[in-house]
Amino acid sequence: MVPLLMGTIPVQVSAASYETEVLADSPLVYYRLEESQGTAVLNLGTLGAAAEGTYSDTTTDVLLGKDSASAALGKAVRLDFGSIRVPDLGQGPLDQFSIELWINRQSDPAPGAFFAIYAGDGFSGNTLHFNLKEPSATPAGPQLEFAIPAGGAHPQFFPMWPTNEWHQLVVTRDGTTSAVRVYLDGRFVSEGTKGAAPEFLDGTIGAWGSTRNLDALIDEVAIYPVVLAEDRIAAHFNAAKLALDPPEIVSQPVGATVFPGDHITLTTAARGQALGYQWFKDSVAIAGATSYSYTIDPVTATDGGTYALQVSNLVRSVMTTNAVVTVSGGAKPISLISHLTFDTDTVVNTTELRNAVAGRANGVFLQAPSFGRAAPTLSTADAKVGDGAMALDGNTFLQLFDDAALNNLQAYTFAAWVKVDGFDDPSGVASIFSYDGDAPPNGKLQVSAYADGHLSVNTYGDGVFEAPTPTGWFHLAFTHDSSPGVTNAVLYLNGVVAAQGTANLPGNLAIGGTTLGSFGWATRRLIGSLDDVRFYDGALTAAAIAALPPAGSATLGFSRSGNQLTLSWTAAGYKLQQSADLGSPSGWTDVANGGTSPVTVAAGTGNKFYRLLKP
Ligand SMILES: [Ca+2]
Ligand SMILES: [Ca+2]
Repeated sequence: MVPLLMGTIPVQVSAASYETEVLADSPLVYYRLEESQGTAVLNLGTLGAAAEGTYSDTTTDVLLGKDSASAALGKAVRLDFGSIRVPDLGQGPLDQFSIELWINRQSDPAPGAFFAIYAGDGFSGNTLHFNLKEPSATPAGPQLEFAIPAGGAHPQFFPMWPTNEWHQLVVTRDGTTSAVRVYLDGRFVSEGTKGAAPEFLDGTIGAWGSTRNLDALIDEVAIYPVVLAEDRIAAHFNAAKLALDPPEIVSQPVGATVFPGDHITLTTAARGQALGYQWFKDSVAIAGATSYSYTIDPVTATDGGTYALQVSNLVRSVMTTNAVVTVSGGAKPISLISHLTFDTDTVVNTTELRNAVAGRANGVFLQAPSFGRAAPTLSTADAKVGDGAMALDGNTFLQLFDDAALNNLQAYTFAAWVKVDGFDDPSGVASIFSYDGDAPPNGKLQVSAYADGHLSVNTYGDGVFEAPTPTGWFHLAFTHDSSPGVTNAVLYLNGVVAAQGTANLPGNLAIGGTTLGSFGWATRRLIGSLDDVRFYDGALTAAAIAALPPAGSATLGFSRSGNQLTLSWTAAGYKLQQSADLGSPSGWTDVANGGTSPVTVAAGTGNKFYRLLKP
């Protein structure tokens, strides 16, 4: 499982407003395009009402009140075969000149054709025609044309920015050098020359008369009688940008190889504001997958593919790198994900025990003395596996640290050596293992011994598996698999099936943050011992359960000579037992002379099972 880590990181906003920055440079015309009705376009520039604009139409061709590039820019307008009339500014040719606007092209002109950003009526003298022109040959993409009939060739530029993105566009002409400079998003792009100054007689934003209609969202159109310096252009841009940065991918999604029935969460982190998300699988948008993370639960064979996330805001869209999810067709390997050995080398300090599984953070926390309870002790005298076990006196218990790996298990095995010596709680119940910190839809696991001599495994009321409690040390294992089509739960005692059936857990089991030897922190304390507590992230088979380390880590081996089978083991203190039927808990019998290794028996017909028992 890929852990879900983080979300979006907000950006602090604090700067002079965009309007303040623009007005500081004294534009003649400054159309913010904030209107919500009517056809008059308010001019905040120095010419005031004398240079008020007029929308050609505000019902179909000019759509008011559109979202702009950022909150700092307020509203924008959509020109869809509509335009904005600009009156004669009465200034004569503007020897020093700048025009600035925000533009989000929706389409490009046909090859060889024009869109007019601003076009004076007619085309003579110093009339400005500021166009987008689609070249009929390479380079592809719209070129900007700064056309004035007088003054020689019309400089053309290739800022090369895509459609469907907002950009700040500024063109300046310096009368002292004839330099025409183009800026995009606060930065200088390219330079040409034009030997004539533009003059603003009657003209139109977004069209030339009724032709060359611009197909775009536009906003914040300003005409200046000065050459804006690059730092001023950048200041304007930054005033807008601070309110809405383009999205920035901070962390990329990571693919994985998973198995059917697994869960996987692809997650990213992006920086920016007003971000929108869309996940893609094999370049096709996934319906409803519009968060910064995407969870597949459960994984099926068809979920394999290449995933990527598109992060968007009004400035632009960016894609994450690809994350390849491979769904394995093989059987899922089962891993030991938590293992408490209670051996002496696992003592970290007076309050903590180390998990024997490398990398697992959930050590064991011994009950804090401030709760009036003594810590459990590690008993080396009564160890069942290794050199230590946990002794519980009815006052003590252990708490496992919460571990995400234990909180999203669709299939699992809980296994432990247990010895029930008594009951501290008046209810006559002793909790071996309990999780009580969660609620449906996640399941819980409760393993308890009862004073009447039975023990119970309860999967949060949705499946109860009971059997008589063996005396002395016994091995308890409970497996559960809630994968689709597999609803099996099996309780094993001393390696054989004691109870089994169907448990319909409503969701995935959550067993992190649990207690051993107590129900929660308050009741049902166990008097007894626990050893070799294990969790696996899958349901072990009966054979695998039988193969779990027996007492003292003795290993049973065999060799055959003819029909003679010799069984041998390494540790003392065991006796050899045999059974012809693993399904029968009472079927185990002692092997003759089985108290000492080795033992030689004659092989017969049928199956025969052997085990070592530590009395
Ligand atoms: Ca605006
Ligand atoms: Ca141990």
